[in-house]
Amino acid sequence: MLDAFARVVSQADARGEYISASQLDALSAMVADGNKRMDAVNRITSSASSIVANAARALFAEQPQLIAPGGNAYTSRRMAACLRDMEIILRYITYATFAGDASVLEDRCLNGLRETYLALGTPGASVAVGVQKMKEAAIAIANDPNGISRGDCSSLISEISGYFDRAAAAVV
Ligand code: PEB
Repeated sequence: MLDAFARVVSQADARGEYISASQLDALSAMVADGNKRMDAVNRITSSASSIVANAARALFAEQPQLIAPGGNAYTSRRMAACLRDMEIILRYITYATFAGDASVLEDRCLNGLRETYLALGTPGASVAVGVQKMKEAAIAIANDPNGISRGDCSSLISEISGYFDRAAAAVV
């Protein structure tokens, strides 16, 4: 598991080189914008349960076969497993956002997830739709200009959006 700093160190070490000026500039920009990152993590984390519940509700409204008899989210046990999975994925996305690096998400959550869903008969494409719905809600919450000092969060938002896209792509 790497964060943005450890990744730069490991890449420099693999080449036997010092950390380059452009890497220092990139990390320095990340530090300068650190409060935006913490605020985004805090906002998404505080709204996690509603992000998950609303995304699941919207997914089941679009794909009612999932909760009909025989569907992969039919019975309370599977519904609970489904909500839990969405919660786990969102949690790892908040870790990746905090670390500024996708490795924690990749290594501890997405690695092998497609194969797990194949083995369980869980439709990965539906999980991906659920993840995309969480993305829309999480971005709207993280990017809401109200109640916070305003600034340009575009690069952070596109980074966060990329973590959701990776998660969605990993299960189809
Ligand atoms: C991944 N999900 C399930 C299982 C595992 C995961 C390992 C099997 C064991 C269990 O049931 O607990 N676990 C999960 C995860 C990590 C992990 C992400 C990462 C660290 O450790 N069913 C649907 C929807 C979708 C869904 C499309 C969006 O119809 C999910 C939610 N996952 C789902 C369901 C099950 C499951 C298990 C329903 C139970 C399937 C079953 O038992 O038949």
